[in-house]
Amino acid sequence: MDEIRIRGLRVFARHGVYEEETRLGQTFVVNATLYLSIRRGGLADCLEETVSYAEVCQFLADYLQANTWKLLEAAAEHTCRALLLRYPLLHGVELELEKPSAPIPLPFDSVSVCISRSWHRAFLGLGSNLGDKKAYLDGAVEGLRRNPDIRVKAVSAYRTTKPYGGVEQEDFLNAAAELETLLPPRELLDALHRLEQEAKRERLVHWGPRTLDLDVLFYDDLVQDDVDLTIPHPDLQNRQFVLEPMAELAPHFVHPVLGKTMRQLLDALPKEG
Ligand code: PH2
Ligand code: MG
Ligand code: MG
Repeated sequence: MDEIRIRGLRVFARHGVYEEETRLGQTFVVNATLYLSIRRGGLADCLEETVSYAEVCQFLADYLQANTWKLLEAAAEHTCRALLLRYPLLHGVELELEKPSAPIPLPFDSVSVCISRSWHRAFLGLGSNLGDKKAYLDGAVEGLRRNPDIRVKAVSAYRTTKPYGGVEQEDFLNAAAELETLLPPRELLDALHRLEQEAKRERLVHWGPRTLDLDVLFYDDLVQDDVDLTIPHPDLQNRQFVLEPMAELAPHFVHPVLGKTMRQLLDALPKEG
């Protein structure tokens, strides 16, 4: 990915754990690397097709001056997020925040924190088999759209599917969604659980159990096997109700473990008899 680099931007601001730091303020030095594709702006020689480094510098200065955090870590975290939300062309940011005059009673050059944050591409499976199934899926998509750390890029068609897994129950309505998110996998899962809880609250009143199931299918090309979060979803290659909407959204997306595209995995499923 291309980069725009800002080095040694000086901003007078009031972040710090000690009272005198927030009262008197001090100079912070910002180093930022912006990750984005520069090619369109470069070929067209057009500022609107890229991100203005002058504007980003002003944004950084304004944002760091308009807020006060105790920790450099907090200042860096919030500033990265604010940049990524403000400039849609940005894919990622590396931000180093230095405090050359930090209150350390020893000779030193500088102290800093440096973090990298970016948008991640994730795919979700959505399912409902109770009550107004379409309304639950619509509500889930709406809930995802309301989350500022999530951009819903695409939602597949909703499909009525036979229950998979041997449990006698109502037909499902299933779909898949493609997201970009600033949330790490664990926090994305927490956000999905909150949406499931919201649906469940209504369900307890009206419908009985299981109204909404939201699963992380893929997260970039991450492969992880934690006790309660396995990515890719461990059984998706056997599930037509996942592979059909995935093949609709991203037929050429390659499963990072199996090395096959969604289309290939779908075609390899035994035909329903
Ligand atoms: N989800 C399950 C179990 N079985 N079958 C279909 N057709 N659709 C689902 O979403 C589904 C299922 C557990 O999450
Ligand atoms: Mg599930
Ligand atoms: Mg689930």
